[in-house]
Amino acid sequence: MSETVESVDVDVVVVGAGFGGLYALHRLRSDGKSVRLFEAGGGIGGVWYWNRYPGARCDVESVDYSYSFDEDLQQEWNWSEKYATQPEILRYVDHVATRFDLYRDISLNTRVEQIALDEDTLTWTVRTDTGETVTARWVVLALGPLSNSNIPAIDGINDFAGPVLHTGQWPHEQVDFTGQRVGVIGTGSSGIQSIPEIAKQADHLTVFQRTANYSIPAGNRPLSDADRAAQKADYAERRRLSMASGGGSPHMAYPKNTLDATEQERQAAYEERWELGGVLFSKTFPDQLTSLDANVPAREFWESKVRAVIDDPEVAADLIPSDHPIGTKRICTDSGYFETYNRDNVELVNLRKAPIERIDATGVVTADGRHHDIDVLVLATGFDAMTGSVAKIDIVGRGGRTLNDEWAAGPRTYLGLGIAGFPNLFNLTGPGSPSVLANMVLHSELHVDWISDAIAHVDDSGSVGFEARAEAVDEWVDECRRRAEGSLMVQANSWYLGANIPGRPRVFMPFVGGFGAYGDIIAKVAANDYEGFQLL
Ligand code: N01
Repeated sequence: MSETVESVDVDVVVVGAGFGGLYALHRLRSDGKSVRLFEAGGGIGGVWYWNRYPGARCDVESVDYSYSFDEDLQQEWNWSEKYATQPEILRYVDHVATRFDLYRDISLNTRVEQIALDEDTLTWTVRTDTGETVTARWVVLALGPLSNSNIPAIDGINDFAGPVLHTGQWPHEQVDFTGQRVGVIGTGSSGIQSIPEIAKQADHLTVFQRTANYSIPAGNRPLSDADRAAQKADYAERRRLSMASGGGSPHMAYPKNTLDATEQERQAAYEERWELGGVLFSKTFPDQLTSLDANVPAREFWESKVRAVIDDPEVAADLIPSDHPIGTKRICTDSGYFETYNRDNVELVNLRKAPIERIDATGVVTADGRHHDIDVLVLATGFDAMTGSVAKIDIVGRGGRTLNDEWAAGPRTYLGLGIAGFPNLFNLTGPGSPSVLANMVLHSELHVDWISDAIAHVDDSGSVGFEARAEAVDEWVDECRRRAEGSLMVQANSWYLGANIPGRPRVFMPFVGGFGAYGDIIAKVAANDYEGFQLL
């Protein structure tokens, strides 16, 4: 154990002003810590600050995708729709930051470039692109799993003469597609949300689809005063169910396995989930993501619903996925996506039949020799997810070893929270935790509360440091791998596996055991004197 606590500029540096970072600032400051938060963007909100593309809205219900830490806050805020739009979410985070006086400790437009450990004092030195250097005892990385945009290396992409817009770096000023020929590359959640909106405005829209995707209508609707009153009266129970659930929303799977239910029960359960809307369809039955036999009927139900709304059977055939079980990539949540292909001004290009060969000044050339004339190119091509933003910071731990070296063959954590060789540094909602498989707001709260308790434990014990043991990391990495391999999730080439980024090691990064189960595990570790961590 070190003898003294070295003098530092602040107790804690938090990196990132999304939902996780903002709550970390609030909670740790409420614990009496001095905190500085650095944010690269010009505003707060993290992923919601950057993703301003048309149609952007959350695929978790607004009532659930909001902080639970303050009862007055959850009672006073009024969501206007079942699924909140990106601008409404930004208004909410601004309300929270103002209400809890967070802005005074936030430095915007400040990118953290290096975080280096002083091994003698167990303090961190944080350097920013504004030339500032700040020392801290603790660092909380709240970088967001989906914050590093993936710009595909397509031949000639820089030759395109018109605007190239990535959904994850959308301009702040209004983009007007009126009279334009627009090309969208990518049919993940961002593409599927923006395509119907762009199609309404553009003269012509060409969608370049490499992999067909599962999507389910959001069933979005305005919330009435009565809806809101009912939700608020039931908030405590909603939160209790969410914390115990598989994904952080208050919905439980059908109480039987798929093939134990009768055909009638199955259809009724699928229908109910379809009506609920969106991503939760993947958890209609408890075994849907662990047994292919259980997955097939869900997939068939989905396919019959979708085929029914697409006019042209050939277009439908291109839009129906055939290469991965339903739910093994995040199911998208849409508003009129498949119906958009019935419009005269929309064309689907199936890149499996004719891949993109190159982009030139005026459009996209595909392998069948066609030139698709385009004025504006939209890249809905996703993110270097989960580790991409961590990798951009030069994080230097014990013995001068960098986190990029440590994670070269895939991320290695204990509980997602601790990294051996990097004492007093926590990573929020990243690899080794449920992360993007759960409601990120509640997940952030779970992590921040755990970290805050761990720091108090270190302080109470008179220690100055806290570090994951290497053996605990080995066991957790194995545990996460075993669980992932026991599910169908490894069967899709998803960004959960880093499969969307050429050269990335293929490692399933999130913990698939469920949000509630994960919460139990980390609570038990804390109750057992933080077993697997060592006090320094
Ligand atoms: O990114 P994606 P996203 N040539 O990686 C294609 C969350 N999110 O931004 O599948 C041609 O899912 C790629 O094709 P393929 C949510 O968790 C939530 O849409 O690799 N195509 C794919 O179609 C989501 O899962 C919300 O074959 C190329 C697409 O681009 C996550 O963010 C909204 C290509 C990328 O899809 C990521 O979603 C939005 C190339 N070279 C996002 N490179 C909500 O809350 C890539 N693609 C609703």
